[in-house]
Amino acid sequence: MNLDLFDHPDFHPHWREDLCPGAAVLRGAALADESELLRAIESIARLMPFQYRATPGGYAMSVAMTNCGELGWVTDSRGYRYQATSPESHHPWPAMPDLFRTLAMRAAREVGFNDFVPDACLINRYQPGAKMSLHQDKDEVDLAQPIVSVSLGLPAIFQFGGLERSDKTQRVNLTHGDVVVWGGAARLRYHGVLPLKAGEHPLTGQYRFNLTFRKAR
Ligand code: MD3
Ligand code: FE
Repeated sequence: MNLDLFDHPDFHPHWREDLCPGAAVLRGAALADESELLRAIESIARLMPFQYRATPGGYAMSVAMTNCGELGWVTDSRGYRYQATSPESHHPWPAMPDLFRTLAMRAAREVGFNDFVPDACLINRYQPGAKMSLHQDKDEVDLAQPIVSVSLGLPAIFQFGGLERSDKTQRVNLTHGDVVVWGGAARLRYHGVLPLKAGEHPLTGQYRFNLTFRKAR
Protein backbone atom coordinates (compact mmCIF):
# COMPACT_ATOMS: atom_id res chain seq x y z
CA MET A 1 0.00 0.00 0.00
CA ASN A 2 1.33 3.43 -0.95
CA LEU A 3 0.57 6.15 1.57
CA ASP A 4 2.73 8.84 -0.03
CA LEU A 5 0.55 11.95 -0.31
CA PHE A 6 2.47 13.15 -3.36
CA ASP A 7 1.53 10.00 -5.28
CA HIS A 8 -2.17 10.65 -4.79
CA PRO A 9 -3.65 11.91 -8.08
CA ASP A 10 -5.81 14.49 -6.28
CA PHE A 11 -3.15 15.88 -4.01
CA HIS A 12 -1.97 19.26 -5.26
CA PRO A 13 0.25 21.21 -2.92
CA HIS A 14 0.26 24.96 -3.41
CA TRP A 15 2.52 27.62 -2.03
CA ARG A 16 2.30 31.33 -1.48
CA GLU A 17 4.53 34.02 -2.95
CA ASP A 18 3.97 37.52 -1.62
CA LEU A 19 4.45 40.18 -4.30
CA CYS A 20 3.92 43.19 -2.05
CA PRO A 21 1.63 44.06 0.86
CA GLY A 22 -1.88 43.04 -0.24
CA ALA A 23 -0.87 40.90 -3.24
CA ALA A 24 -0.05 37.20 -3.04
CA VAL A 25 0.29 34.47 -5.66
CA LEU A 26 -1.00 31.06 -4.58
CA ARG A 27 0.96 28.91 -6.98
CA GLY A 28 -1.01 25.89 -8.16
CA ALA A 29 -4.04 26.62 -5.98
CA ALA A 30 -6.48 25.89 -8.84
CA LEU A 31 -4.81 22.68 -10.06
CA ALA A 32 -7.05 20.37 -8.06
CA ASP A 33 -10.07 21.86 -9.91
CA GLU A 34 -8.55 22.31 -13.37
CA SER A 35 -10.91 20.01 -15.30
CA GLU A 36 -14.04 21.18 -13.56
CA LEU A 37 -13.08 24.84 -14.03
CA LEU A 38 -12.46 24.35 -17.74
CA ARG A 39 -15.70 22.42 -18.22
CA ALA A 40 -17.57 25.23 -16.49
CA ILE A 41 -15.92 27.86 -18.73
CA GLU A 42 -17.05 25.84 -21.78
CA SER A 43 -20.62 25.65 -20.60
CA ILE A 44 -20.73 29.36 -19.72
CA ALA A 45 -19.33 30.20 -23.17
CA ARG A 46 -22.02 28.10 -24.83
CA LEU A 47 -24.65 30.27 -23.14
CA MET A 48 -22.73 33.56 -23.44
CA PRO A 49 -20.18 33.44 -26.26
CA PHE A 50 -16.81 35.19 -25.89
CA GLN A 51 -16.87 38.68 -27.40
CA TYR A 52 -14.12 41.01 -28.56
CA ARG A 53 -15.32 44.26 -27.05
CA ALA A 54 -14.31 47.82 -27.89
CA THR A 55 -12.69 50.24 -25.49
CA PRO A 56 -14.49 53.55 -24.91
CA GLY A 57 -11.81 55.08 -27.18
CA GLY A 58 -12.89 52.78 -30.03
CA TYR A 59 -10.08 50.20 -30.03
CA ALA A 60 -10.96 46.51 -30.46
CA MET A 61 -9.63 44.50 -27.53
CA SER A 62 -7.47 41.49 -28.39
CA VAL A 63 -8.76 39.60 -25.33
CA ALA A 64 -12.17 37.94 -25.78
CA MET A 65 -14.49 38.15 -22.77
CA THR A 66 -17.58 36.67 -21.22
CA ASN A 67 -18.96 36.75 -17.67
CA CYS A 68 -20.83 34.78 -15.08
CA GLY A 69 -22.43 35.85 -11.84
CA GLU A 70 -24.96 38.54 -10.97
CA LEU A 71 -22.91 41.22 -12.71
CA GLY A 72 -20.61 41.23 -15.71
CA TRP A 73 -17.94 43.68 -16.80
CA VAL A 74 -18.43 45.16 -20.25
CA THR A 75 -16.99 47.98 -22.33
CA ASP A 76 -18.19 49.87 -25.39
CA SER A 77 -18.35 53.45 -26.68
CA ARG A 78 -20.42 54.34 -23.61
CA GLY A 79 -17.62 53.35 -21.22
CA TYR A 80 -16.54 50.60 -18.82
CA ARG A 81 -19.19 49.27 -16.44
CA TYR A 82 -20.78 46.31 -14.72
CA GLN A 83 -24.22 45.22 -15.82
CA ALA A 84 -26.58 42.36 -15.00
CA THR A 85 -27.25 41.39 -18.62
CA SER A 86 -25.26 40.78 -21.77
CA PRO A 87 -25.23 43.71 -24.22
CA GLU A 88 -25.77 41.25 -27.11
CA SER A 89 -28.62 39.07 -25.85
CA HIS A 90 -29.94 41.20 -22.97
CA HIS A 91 -30.12 37.98 -20.96
CA PRO A 92 -28.71 37.69 -17.43
CA TRP A 93 -25.20 36.25 -17.23
CA PRO A 94 -25.01 32.53 -16.35
CA ALA A 95 -24.94 31.87 -12.61
CA MET A 96 -21.52 31.74 -10.98
CA PRO A 97 -20.73 28.05 -10.40
CA ASP A 98 -20.37 27.20 -6.69
CA LEU A 99 -16.88 25.92 -7.42
CA PHE A 100 -15.84 29.34 -8.76
CA ARG A 101 -17.22 31.21 -5.74
CA THR A 102 -15.73 28.76 -3.26
CA LEU A 103 -12.29 28.82 -4.88
CA ALA A 104 -12.23 32.64 -4.92
CA MET A 105 -13.45 32.95 -1.33
CA ARG A 106 -10.93 30.41 -0.04
CA ALA A 107 -8.06 32.16 -1.81
CA ALA A 108 -9.09 35.58 -0.47
CA ARG A 109 -9.40 34.15 3.04
CA GLU A 110 -5.93 32.63 2.81
CA VAL A 111 -4.55 36.13 2.26
CA GLY A 112 -6.63 37.68 5.05
CA PHE A 113 -9.73 38.93 3.21
CA ASN A 114 -12.26 37.05 5.29
CA ASP A 115 -15.51 38.55 4.02
CA PHE A 116 -14.95 38.48 0.26
CA VAL A 117 -18.02 37.18 -1.60
CA PRO A 118 -17.73 37.86 -5.34
CA ASP A 119 -20.80 38.94 -7.32
CA ALA A 120 -18.99 39.15 -10.68
CA CYS A 121 -16.66 36.89 -12.61
CA LEU A 122 -15.06 38.18 -15.80
CA ILE A 123 -13.65 35.42 -17.99
CA ASN A 124 -10.81 36.59 -20.24
CA ARG A 125 -9.61 34.43 -23.15
CA TYR A 126 -6.18 35.13 -24.64
CA GLN A 127 -4.93 33.74 -27.93
CA PRO A 128 -1.37 34.18 -29.21
CA GLY A 129 -0.63 37.90 -29.48
CA ALA A 130 -3.51 38.94 -27.22
CA LYS A 131 -2.52 41.40 -24.52
CA MET A 132 -3.95 43.73 -21.94
CA SER A 133 -2.44 47.19 -21.71
CA LEU A 134 -1.50 48.72 -18.38
CA HIS A 135 -4.66 49.78 -16.49
CA GLN A 136 -6.22 50.08 -13.05
CA ASP A 137 -9.33 48.21 -11.92
CA LYS A 138 -11.54 50.85 -10.35
CA ASP A 139 -15.05 50.19 -11.66
CA GLU A 140 -15.97 48.39 -8.42
CA VAL A 141 -17.85 50.22 -5.65
CA ASP A 142 -15.88 48.98 -2.62
CA LEU A 143 -12.16 49.14 -3.27
CA ALA A 144 -11.51 47.61 0.19
CA GLN A 145 -12.58 44.30 -1.39
CA PRO A 146 -9.84 42.40 -3.21
CA ILE A 147 -9.82 40.91 -6.70
CA VAL A 148 -9.00 37.23 -7.10
CA SER A 149 -7.62 35.97 -10.41
CA VAL A 150 -7.24 32.39 -11.63
CA SER A 151 -4.95 31.57 -14.57
CA LEU A 152 -5.54 28.50 -16.74
CA GLY A 153 -3.86 27.21 -19.89
CA LEU A 154 -0.90 28.88 -21.60
CA PRO A 155 1.41 30.92 -19.37
CA ALA A 156 1.49 34.72 -19.49
CA ILE A 157 3.83 37.44 -18.36
CA PHE A 158 1.94 39.74 -16.07
CA GLN A 159 3.09 43.34 -15.56
CA PHE A 160 2.68 44.76 -12.11
CA GLY A 161 3.27 48.47 -11.76
CA GLY A 162 2.65 51.15 -9.17
CA LEU A 163 -0.05 53.71 -8.45
CA GLU A 164 1.04 55.89 -11.40
CA ARG A 165 1.02 54.66 -14.98
CA SER A 166 4.65 55.77 -15.38
CA ASP A 167 5.92 53.78 -12.36
CA LYS A 168 8.30 50.98 -13.18
CA THR A 169 6.72 47.55 -13.60
CA GLN A 170 7.81 44.14 -12.42
CA ARG A 171 7.12 41.00 -14.45
CA VAL A 172 5.40 38.04 -12.89
CA ASN A 173 4.90 34.73 -14.69
CA LEU A 174 1.37 33.44 -14.27
CA THR A 175 1.00 29.80 -15.19
CA HIS A 176 -1.74 27.18 -15.27
CA GLY A 177 -3.37 26.82 -11.87
CA ASP A 178 -2.04 29.99 -10.28
CA VAL A 179 -4.44 32.03 -8.16
CA VAL A 180 -3.63 35.62 -7.24
CA VAL A 181 -5.25 37.81 -4.61
CA TRP A 182 -4.91 41.56 -5.13
CA GLY A 183 -6.13 43.78 -2.34
CA GLY A 184 -5.18 46.39 0.19
CA ALA A 185 -2.33 48.59 -0.97
CA ALA A 186 -2.09 46.59 -4.25
CA ARG A 187 -5.71 47.10 -5.24
CA LEU A 188 -5.20 50.25 -7.34
CA ARG A 189 -1.83 49.38 -8.81
CA TYR A 190 -1.46 49.49 -12.58
CA HIS A 191 -1.20 46.09 -14.22
CA GLY A 192 -1.34 44.43 -17.62
CA VAL A 193 -0.50 41.30 -19.58
CA LEU A 194 2.22 41.12 -22.28
CA PRO A 195 1.29 39.62 -25.68
CA LEU A 196 0.63 35.91 -25.25
CA LYS A 197 3.34 33.69 -26.68
CA ALA A 198 2.05 30.92 -28.97
CA GLY A 199 2.06 27.43 -27.54
CA GLU A 200 0.02 24.34 -26.96
CA HIS A 201 -1.40 23.52 -23.54
CA PRO A 202 -2.62 19.95 -22.99
CA LEU A 203 -5.96 21.14 -21.57
CA THR A 204 -6.66 24.46 -23.33
CA GLY A 205 -4.79 24.21 -26.65
CA GLN A 206 -3.75 27.66 -27.89
CA TYR A 207 -5.55 29.61 -25.20
CA ARG A 208 -5.00 31.20 -21.83
CA PHE A 209 -8.06 31.80 -19.66
CA ASN A 210 -8.13 34.15 -16.73
CA LEU A 211 -11.02 34.35 -14.30
CA THR A 212 -11.23 37.57 -12.28
CA PHE A 213 -13.54 37.58 -9.33
CA ARG A 214 -14.82 40.86 -7.99
CA LYS A 215 -17.29 42.34 -5.62
CA ALA A 216 -18.64 44.92 -8.06
CA ARG A 217 -21.48 46.34 -5.91
C1 MD3 B 1 -3.55 43.91 -9.82
N1 MD3 B 1 -6.85 40.74 -16.09
O1 MD3 B 1 -9.38 41.64 -16.27
S1 MD3 B 1 -5.65 39.33 -13.65
C2 MD3 B 1 -8.53 42.42 -15.77
O2 MD3 B 1 -4.68 38.09 -16.66
C3 MD3 B 1 -7.13 41.98 -15.71
O3 MD3 B 1 -6.55 38.64 -17.59
C4 MD3 B 1 -5.54 40.21 -16.19
O4 MD3 B 1 -6.29 42.73 -15.32
C5 MD3 B 1 -5.59 38.88 -16.84
O5 MD3 B 1 -8.80 43.54 -15.33
C6 MD3 B 1 -4.83 40.17 -14.92
C7 MD3 B 1 -4.76 39.95 -12.33
C8 MD3 B 1 -5.18 41.24 -11.70
C9 MD3 B 1 -6.49 41.60 -11.60
C10 MD3 B 1 -6.82 42.74 -10.90
C11 MD3 B 1 -5.85 43.53 -10.29
C12 MD3 B 1 -4.21 42.01 -11.14
C13 MD3 B 1 -4.52 43.15 -10.42
C14 MD3 B 1 -6.15 44.68 -9.54
C15 MD3 B 1 -5.16 45.40 -8.93
C16 MD3 B 1 -3.84 45.03 -9.08
FE1 FE C 1 -7.22 44.47 -14.41
